[in-house]
Amino acid sequence: MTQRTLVLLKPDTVSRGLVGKVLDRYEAKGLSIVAMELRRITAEMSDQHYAEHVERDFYPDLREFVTSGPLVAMVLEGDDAIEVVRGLNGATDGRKAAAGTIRGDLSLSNRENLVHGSDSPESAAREIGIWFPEL
Ligand code: IDP
Ligand code: MG
Repeated sequence: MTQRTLVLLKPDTVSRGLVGKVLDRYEAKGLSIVAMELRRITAEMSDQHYAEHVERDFYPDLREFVTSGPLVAMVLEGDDAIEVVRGLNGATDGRKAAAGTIRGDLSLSNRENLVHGSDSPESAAREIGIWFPEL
């Protein structure tokens, strides 16, 4: 089933100069770019995006990180795009993520793990509405 998913190349991807390399993983897989924008976000935007995590102990540091510099937000489309992107991204903790995944190959951190991908159709619809309300 064709799906859309919200993907973020977090500030570590941009500051480490890995935007091209990470984007290539998604494009090589066959996903299409529906929308893409470099932007800086406010703390309020972070709170909205990570609504399910705002009470977690790790959230203040996560918010500090995602608002620390520009990130690339995009909507990707393709067959089963939500699960496919999560598979390409790998496990949350870059130290534990499998080799061959974006996080497994390029991240050594539980927080600075390069990418975000929506985790369900409901999350994708909610997140696309936040980031790209015109879609
Ligand atoms: P996900 O990005 O793989 O869906 P979530 O559990 O939804 O992972 O967490 C959102 C983000 O919060 C992670 O991508 C990571 O940047 C950060 N994070 C999650 N758990 C921890 C933690 O235990 N310590 C520090 N940061 C964390
Ligand atoms: Mg998540």
